[in-house]
Amino acid sequence: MTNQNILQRAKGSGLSRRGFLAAATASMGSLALAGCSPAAQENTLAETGEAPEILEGGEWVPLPCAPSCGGRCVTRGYLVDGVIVRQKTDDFIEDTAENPQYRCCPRGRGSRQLYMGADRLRYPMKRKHWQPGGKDFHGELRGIDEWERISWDEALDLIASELKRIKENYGPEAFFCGISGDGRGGGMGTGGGVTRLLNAFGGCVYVWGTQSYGGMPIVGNTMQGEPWFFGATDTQDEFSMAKAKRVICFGMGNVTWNNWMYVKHAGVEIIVVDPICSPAAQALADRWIPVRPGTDGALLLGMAYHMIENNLHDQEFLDTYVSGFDADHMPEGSDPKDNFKDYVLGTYDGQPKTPAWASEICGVPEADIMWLAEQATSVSPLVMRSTLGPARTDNGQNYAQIFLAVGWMTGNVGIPGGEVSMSHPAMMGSKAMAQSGQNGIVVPKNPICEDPAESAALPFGGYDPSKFYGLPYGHAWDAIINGKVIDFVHGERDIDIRCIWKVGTFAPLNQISGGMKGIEAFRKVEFVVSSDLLMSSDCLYSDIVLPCASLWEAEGGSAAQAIGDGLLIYYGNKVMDPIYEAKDDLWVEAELAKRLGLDPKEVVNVEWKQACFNRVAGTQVMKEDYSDYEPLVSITQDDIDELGVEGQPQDGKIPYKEFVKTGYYRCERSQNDPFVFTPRSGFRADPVGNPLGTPSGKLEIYCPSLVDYMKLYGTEPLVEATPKYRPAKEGYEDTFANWDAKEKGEYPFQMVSTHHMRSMHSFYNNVKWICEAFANNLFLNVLDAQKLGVSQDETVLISSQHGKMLRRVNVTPRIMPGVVLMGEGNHFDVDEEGIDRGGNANALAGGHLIAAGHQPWNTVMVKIEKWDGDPLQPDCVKPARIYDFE
Ligand SMILES: Nc1nc2c(c(=O)[nH]1)N[C@H]1C(S)=C(S)[C@@H](COP(=O)(O)OP(=O)(O)OC[C@H]3O[C@@H](n4cnc5c(=O)[nH]c(N)nc54)[C@H](O)[C@@H]3O)O[C@H]1N2
Ligand SMILES: Nc1nc2c(c(=O)[nH]1)N[C@H]1C(S)=C(S)[C@@H](COP(=O)(O)OP(=O)(O)OC[C@H]3O[C@@H](n4cnc5c(=O)[nH]c(N)nc54)[C@H](O)[C@@H]3O)O[C@H]1N2
Ligand SMILES: [Mo]
Repeated sequence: MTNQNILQRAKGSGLSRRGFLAAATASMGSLALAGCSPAAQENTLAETGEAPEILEGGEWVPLPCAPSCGGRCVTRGYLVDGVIVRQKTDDFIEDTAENPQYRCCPRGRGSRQLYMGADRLRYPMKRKHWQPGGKDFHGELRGIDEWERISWDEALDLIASELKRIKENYGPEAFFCGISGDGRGGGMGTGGGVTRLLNAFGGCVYVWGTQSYGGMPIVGNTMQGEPWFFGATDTQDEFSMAKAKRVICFGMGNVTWNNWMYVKHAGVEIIVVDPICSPAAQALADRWIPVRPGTDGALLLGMAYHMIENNLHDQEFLDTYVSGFDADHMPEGSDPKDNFKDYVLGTYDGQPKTPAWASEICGVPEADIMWLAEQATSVSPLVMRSTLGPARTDNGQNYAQIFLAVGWMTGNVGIPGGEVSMSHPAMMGSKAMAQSGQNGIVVPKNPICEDPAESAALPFGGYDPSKFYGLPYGHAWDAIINGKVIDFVHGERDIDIRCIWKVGTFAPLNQISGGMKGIEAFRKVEFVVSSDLLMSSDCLYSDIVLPCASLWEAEGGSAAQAIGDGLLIYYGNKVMDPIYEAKDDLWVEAELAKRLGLDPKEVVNVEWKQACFNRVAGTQVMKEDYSDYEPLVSITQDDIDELGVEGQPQDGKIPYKEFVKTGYYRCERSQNDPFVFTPRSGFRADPVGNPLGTPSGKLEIYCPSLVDYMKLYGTEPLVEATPKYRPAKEGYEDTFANWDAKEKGEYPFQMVSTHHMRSMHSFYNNVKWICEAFANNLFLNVLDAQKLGVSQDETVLISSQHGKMLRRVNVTPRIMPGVVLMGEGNHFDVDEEGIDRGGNANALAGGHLIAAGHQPWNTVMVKIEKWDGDPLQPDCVKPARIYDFE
């Protein structure tokens, strides 16, 4: 069944009044931005077509759900005549503690409203006042201009001629692409992070640094002597972790915590240190210790002081496995005075890092700091885990150093149940029972800009400082606006970006810090092109917008991916044809290649269907006797002929067709299988025979190579070899005009922006059911609300040095006084006064260049004022951005 009929049918499948109103709106003619009519407040056709009471005439089919949360949970849809009318989740295996069901989250269950929403982009569009040619582009109207429907041919011709013109006049360095690589998953369509076309056309400028990991990667690499990737080799699996007596977790957000339930049910005590008590913390934690953002370093030092004073730390472990804890264990050639213990005691700098000192900074009462130190050392095995949030701060790298140092003081390395790790919150162990195959997509090499490594995360190491890697996150918008970029050893160099390219799975304007500067950068350049499923912020500030087909519209969308814990392999079935004129990005690139005189095969070397087949065919799962991996699927010549792909027949666990029909294959764990994983057990057993990759072969608290490595970036290193607390720029200390007099400054509050129940970054924020269930309000402590005179759901104006925003408030005791929280990801909706009514946390966060290119989202200072203008409507009733042109 094809295109618009699907939406029409979804709409008509239950004629409620709401459905009728929405249908009426949809036929009202071309709305540039639906808004005035109340009926337009319905944004999802799926919602309006209320599902029939009795499900008949269709079948349950597996649906792909592959956003970048890392979860790959089970969603199923009831398919009637080309329309998914209902969704459900994993109910086809028994739910046990060892092998729980992969039940999906509210976002996954809301996918129907996303993929079948009336606000899906339907046609290619051009911004009315934009003219090609680089003169009359009217950048100032980006974000507020009207839209015209154009044909695919027109769109592709315009894009091709602009790309040619810009390259001829300014060279490939004029193209900015906010990411690198082929987007190895996480897409909602077939796009990925697409730079194939621009690379083949002569290259483009990437962005480098980290999105997710804050200041952790280089610290993890150098202090532990092996590549730090998400902490995958630092974390245990849940069976090993269940042997712990206690977990102390720094930062516990709302994300993918289901595998922690096993640990919880095993009776392990969990203490959470976080400015907020998230829903996950509410489910898991036995005690919540509120801490000010960006000050955990001070808290940990206060704990270390109490440990040293009372001899609670594991001196024997430190003597054997660690370099640089005290003067007697410093590497040759270093100044013994630079040891960590003397820094904690204040022997040479005159400032003992006592719990009282720490308390003044971090806001945790002295008694609780001492209590935490005792909790960390009174039992073993113990888990000291930090998730990523606390490192997404200006002083994230200093935090990471101190976290590892104080963690190691407890001695919990390399023993079952013991762990000192910095990692993704959902991370459990590094061993996979299933591995997905390669899709065979080869991204053409970028001739002018070095790939800053997977996921644009340069700091994973192994780069050549003499090469150009593009614009660092946090500094990218400044670089585009000012035409100057800081570049490793070259220092400052000129850059002249004329075109911003967002064709693929990323949302640079919405998601990079310093979003208001992002808008300025978007408005400055001559040409911006975006492809997406809906009118995202990036699209809104573009000149040409292309409608992208979704995962539900592509065979094998994100085929055969092993999920985070390597237990579930899933396959995304195509359930409907692309809506209206939506096309997948690979098609777009191949078409543009032709127009640019390139060989489309060089740009898109394998077709999507072949890529999916490759992936499935190459997927391996563990044999029942755990002796080796074997192919997941058997493939016959008939399968290959029927699919029209190239390949070889093979023997595997289950027939190809069965896998595709079921959509999932899951491996079973048991408590005594060889996948129980305890990191660094070999090192613990024999530190001389199994040394680490550090110069000393040990865990390095005192770590000169960290400083050397940081210097390679050509930016201010901001670290010393000894872990030390450094107050964050825009951190707690900066909220004071006068610290000694405790006199607050203009921006007295600290704001964090976290990943939350409402969205998958910028995705799902448009789904009204989810918006209704999880209003992305500003979380404000009860005491602060009283002082400000605001109550639940009232509107406040939040301002930072970087931007302004209106939000309704959630008044709650579950956030520390003085701290406010916004979920990240909302789309911009900036009014004439420059106030963002959309609630994008990046309107307030200011990007700046930090040593290794991470972004300081959790050290942001704001002021809050009661809003006396019209109150802000809740997001769930806000008009959707619908462009129908009928
Ligand atoms: N304030 C603040 N900002 C943050 C964070 C934070 O904590 N606070 N966290 C950061 C982190 S950790 C991350 S990983 C980043 C994520 O940043 P991004 O990865 O840039 O964010 P997404 O919203 O996932 O971007 C995906 C976009 O691509 C579109 N899309 C999806 N699939 C396709 C496709 O196949 N083709 C096309 N053309 N488009 C597609 C989606 O509609 C969406 O607009 O955000 C960062 N930003
Ligand atoms: N639902 C959902 N799930 C997701 C995502 C999503 O967008 N939505 N995104 C995925 C991605 S790409 C990533 S990178 C991960 C990120 O996963 P997390 O790292 O867990 O991300 P956050 O939720 O931003 O932060 C975790 C916690 O850190 C706390 N925190 C912030 N600053 C500080 C601090 O200074 N000190 C301490 N102690 N705590 C602090 C926050 O309050 C929050 O509770 O999530 C993944 N999962
Ligand atoms: Mo992330």
